[in-house]
Amino acid sequence: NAFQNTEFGESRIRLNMEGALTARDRVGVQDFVLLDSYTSEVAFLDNLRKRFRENLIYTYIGTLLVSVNPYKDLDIYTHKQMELYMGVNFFELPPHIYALADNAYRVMCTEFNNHFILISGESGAGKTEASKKILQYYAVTCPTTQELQAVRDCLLLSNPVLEAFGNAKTLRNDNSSRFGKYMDIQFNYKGEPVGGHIISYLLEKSRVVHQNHGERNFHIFYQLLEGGEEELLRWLGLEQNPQNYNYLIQGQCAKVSSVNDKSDWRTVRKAFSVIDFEENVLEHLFGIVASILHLGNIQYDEDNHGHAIIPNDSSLRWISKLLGVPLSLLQEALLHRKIEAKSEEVLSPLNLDLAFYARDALAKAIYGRTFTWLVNKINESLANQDPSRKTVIGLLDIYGFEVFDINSFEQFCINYCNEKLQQLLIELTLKSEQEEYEMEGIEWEPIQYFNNKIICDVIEEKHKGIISILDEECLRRGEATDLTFLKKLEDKLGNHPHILTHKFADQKIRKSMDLEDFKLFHYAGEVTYCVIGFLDKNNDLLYRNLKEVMCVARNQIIKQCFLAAELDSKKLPQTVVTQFKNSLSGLIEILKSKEPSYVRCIKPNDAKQPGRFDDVLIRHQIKYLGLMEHLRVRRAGFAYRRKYETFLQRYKPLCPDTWPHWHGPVIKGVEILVKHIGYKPEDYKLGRNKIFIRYAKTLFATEDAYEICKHQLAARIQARYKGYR
Ligand code: AOV
Ligand code: MG
Repeated sequence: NAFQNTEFGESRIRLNMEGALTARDRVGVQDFVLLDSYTSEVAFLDNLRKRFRENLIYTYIGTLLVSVNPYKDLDIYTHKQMELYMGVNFFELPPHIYALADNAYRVMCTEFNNHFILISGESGAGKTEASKKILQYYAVTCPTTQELQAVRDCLLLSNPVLEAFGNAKTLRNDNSSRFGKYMDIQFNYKGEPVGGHIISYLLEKSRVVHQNHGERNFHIFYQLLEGGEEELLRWLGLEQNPQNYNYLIQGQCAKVSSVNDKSDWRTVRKAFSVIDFEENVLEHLFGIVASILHLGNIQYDEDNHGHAIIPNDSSLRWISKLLGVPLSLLQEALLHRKIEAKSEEVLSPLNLDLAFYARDALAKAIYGRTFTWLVNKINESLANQDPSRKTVIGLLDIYGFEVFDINSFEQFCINYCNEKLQQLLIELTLKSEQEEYEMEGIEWEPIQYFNNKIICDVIEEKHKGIISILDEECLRRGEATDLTFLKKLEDKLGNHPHILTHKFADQKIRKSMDLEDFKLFHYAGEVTYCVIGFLDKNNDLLYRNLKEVMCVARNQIIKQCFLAAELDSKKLPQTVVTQFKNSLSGLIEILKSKEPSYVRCIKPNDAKQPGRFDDVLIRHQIKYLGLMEHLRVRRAGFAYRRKYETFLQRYKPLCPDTWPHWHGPVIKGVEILVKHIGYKPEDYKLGRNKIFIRYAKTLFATEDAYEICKHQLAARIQARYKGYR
């Protein structure tokens, strides 16, 4: 490290001798590829810090965008800025999320292919903000028509609605996404946004009934109480003060200084009206939100037989009214469990614990299904009828990697998801990139990187992985517990290099672990998971009689969420984690079929504060995000590559020997072509099937020359045509 320091120090001295303090010294380089000591992590960090100090939060590694969360509003997202970046070559302006968005859009328009923008980084790093900036950029800069205005508004306004229902304050982020979101923006051949589609991934439902200290429930609850008109609240049977609701106060922080629930409520209401939610639908929706608060306030007592009873039915009455279910049925279902015995149904009374369990399960089920309904409903508004061919840009914004003092099933799922995306990124960048050089016979010194496939495997491998073991235990209803799951995990995977259980931990580490814990060494760091609740959360059981009551509800949304067909189904429902696993592998397939762009977000400090650049924290992220390796591959490699056919076909007008027809082998044609344009030998390499171009600027220059040539050609043809007339 000392060596790296001097190396970097020398380069600074050299720069200073060349002139006064250069701009480069002050603001660093805008592309890490240009760093003198590009293999030094110190230099990397230094460059990032310099830029951060100057409010330059974006830096490239080739075409990948690194973004550091400024934790303050910067004046770089104005319409003027957007116009600046429209149709401009990637490297002509300072790095910006708009440049990345614009580049994906332009390539989509010229090559008629599908794209996606993968935004990754840990919780609070700025993924959701980045995805919103991209969407806004398209909404403002893409051509549109009067009729398409509505689509554009829907695309934009789906955000506040989904955030209200799917985001919450956590210890890591005051507006943390608690669901994963993939959104396709569809464009017609004119490049106009004509529609969209959203897929949501595993909402953290448990938050509805429980929040850890310092965290909140989903925003919508507080927004409704804080912003809802008096009349509405009266109709819903709600009082303004969140302290009155059990489901809102477990984290003991109903108020958050950085969040304005009242004005957010107004934004959400307005959004609803634009996305075409009718007032009576909204009544039903808010009725559901209120019902959940009422559910949380149901208290139980015990009768002489140890059976749960509800001493005060005022909350029940409100739920019955708002969901449109008979009071007696609801009460019965909340206090009993229906058991089928010898083709006979028996109602068995619940004890206190089970009654609370049933109540919370109902609240979670209602909220979770309503969220899915909401996404579907928004998708109806985003759907377009135009049957002509479309291309898409997909935006992926998921929950980032997170570690708390106590980590449960939810963190396990979230971190697993991040593990999968890291794997995809590795496959698409480091792995396939290097394999391609080999395949094409380009001389190449392989660059080592940590491949997290081993962690993905230990989580998801069939019959062997953690998920399989968990599902297996979930099948052994009645016999298995969270602890038998842990025991099995220890027996089967205890000596895996990325897992640590009690038995295999040394004295010191063992002291820091509880008996219910296991550790997983994720690519982004070590996480200790507490297994308590794993089985329940994975089973996600809702008693049958509660389902039955929901099936007869008059509330239109509940009606659509609970279909009678579900009751008849004899099939065992998939566990939560298996559903998640399958939906993730579906997502990976969707992404793999598209052209990628990457934004890697970095969180500068843990205090959510502007101006603080925490070296240790950031260094850790640089490391696990694999940015150094990415830089090395980029430096040594080639930014652009094109199949010979494609390259020749497009640029052949630039050289008299290849235009209009080239009859020899394509590789020879390309060689003649690039020599004629003036490529230097170090600028490119010729592989088996493709030409590799080192710098983006070379290709951009070629593209510019092509544009000019195209116009000249057109003018010449036009002139000739005029002559004939
Ligand atoms: P995340 O999406 O990556 O976390 P967010 O995008 O919600 O993180 O960012 C967290 C907070 O950081 C935001 O609420 C803003 O206050 C601030 N922030 C982020 N990016 C910017 C920016 N470009 N300019 C100004 N402020 C910004 V999570 O959803 O928790 O993984 O699950
Ligand atoms: Mg987010």
